[in-house]
Amino acid sequence: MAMQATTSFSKLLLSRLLHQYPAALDRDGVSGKRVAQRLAELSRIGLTKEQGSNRMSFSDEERAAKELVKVWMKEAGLSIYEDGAGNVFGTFQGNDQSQSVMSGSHLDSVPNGGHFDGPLGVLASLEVAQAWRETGYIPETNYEVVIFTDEEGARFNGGLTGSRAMAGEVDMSKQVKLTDYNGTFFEKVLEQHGLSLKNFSESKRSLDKIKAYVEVHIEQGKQLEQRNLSTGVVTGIAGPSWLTITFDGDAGHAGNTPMVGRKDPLVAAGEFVYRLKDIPGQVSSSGVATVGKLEVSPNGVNVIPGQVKLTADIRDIDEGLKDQIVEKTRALINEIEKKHEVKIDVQETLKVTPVKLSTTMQKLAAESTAHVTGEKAFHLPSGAGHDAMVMGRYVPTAMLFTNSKDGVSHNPKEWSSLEHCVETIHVLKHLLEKIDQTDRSELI
Ligand code: HGY
Ligand code: MN
Ligand code: MN
Repeated sequence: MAMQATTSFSKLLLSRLLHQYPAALDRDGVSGKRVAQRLAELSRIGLTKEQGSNRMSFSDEERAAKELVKVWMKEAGLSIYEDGAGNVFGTFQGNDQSQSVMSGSHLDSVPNGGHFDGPLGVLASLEVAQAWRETGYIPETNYEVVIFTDEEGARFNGGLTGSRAMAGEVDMSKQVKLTDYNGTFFEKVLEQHGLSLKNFSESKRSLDKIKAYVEVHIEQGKQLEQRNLSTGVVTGIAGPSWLTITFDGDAGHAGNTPMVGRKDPLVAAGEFVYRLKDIPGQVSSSGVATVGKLEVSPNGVNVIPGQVKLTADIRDIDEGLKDQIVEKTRALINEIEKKHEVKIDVQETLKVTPVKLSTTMQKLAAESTAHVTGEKAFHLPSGAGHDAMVMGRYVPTAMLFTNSKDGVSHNPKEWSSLEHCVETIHVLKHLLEKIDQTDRSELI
């Protein structure tokens, strides 16, 4: 996008963020203006014509965003390390360097996403480091600000790639077979991003030296807005199952092929999409199912399609209920395959177990929220997946949500006020300082 357009957009975003921002929130080294400037700066990288964000994983845009945040990490006096998966760690040296407290999120986006999903979490964690630097606070243990790579999974229909690689959860035999939307294999994409398959496969690190992990993220829902709260404490994170479903039929001439006897995969897929929406409600009140991508080939106006490939994103905060929704989805596919006389192949490209977050960490997060906001903390589940769900399987983990306007996300209209963002940053800072002064054994 032209430089001039990105400049004017980011100036507009900055002035909108600063509008009516209560300067009283600038205290203890935290600067709302700096957070706003950095959100605006990042918004320029991968800006779309609809003024959204397009930073695919392992793309030049994600790389540029990481390099920009590295500059800010240096300004905060952090030592910087990038692992083989492209995760970036900025470390604030503490008194005891044998262990770390970690906080961060991601900078990659969905296609034409918003400007807060991911960046807010990274900038919040960095702002705490900068505030400590400015106020002379030295943490007991090291403090690591992390940028996880490929959280969204938009490129390979996977997701949580960086955090899963760090945890040693990536099945390399499957990973190497993945191709992106250009048909480029994973290894080639890594190389284009300045990484290598060898280093990626060696990016596992022992997590027992990580005392705790805390992630700030926009809520991407309406519950905080409905209660006029800036910050919420996350209880658990729904685990997505992603299916790639391929319908194969008989391509043909649109004009000369009678309706009777057609094996049209798009008609079959259309019935699947329409009926899928009713399945979650048959199983659970917290279940969801979404078809977000659909490709028709050969995609000609006068051609009966030969193939349709679509994705289904199925979630629930309960593993058993999610599995039931997947099972019912597979049964629907079998029924449609017979009815439309097409061939349907189903591949599960992602299956993440829902995670319930530590009640001890939730209690600490609730205390910090109440201390900063003066309100009783509100606890809520996350329907969206996050790197915290990987970390929560290995280390004491907490997640703080920031109020999302109208609950909109994965959309250029995504918005959180600077006031809400900075109030959550104060909660994060208070929580990290409390964790810093708590023995790891008391966090479990
Ligand atoms: O898809 C999700 O739940 C998240 O935005 N990665
Ligand atoms: Mn997202
Ligand atoms: Mn996110």
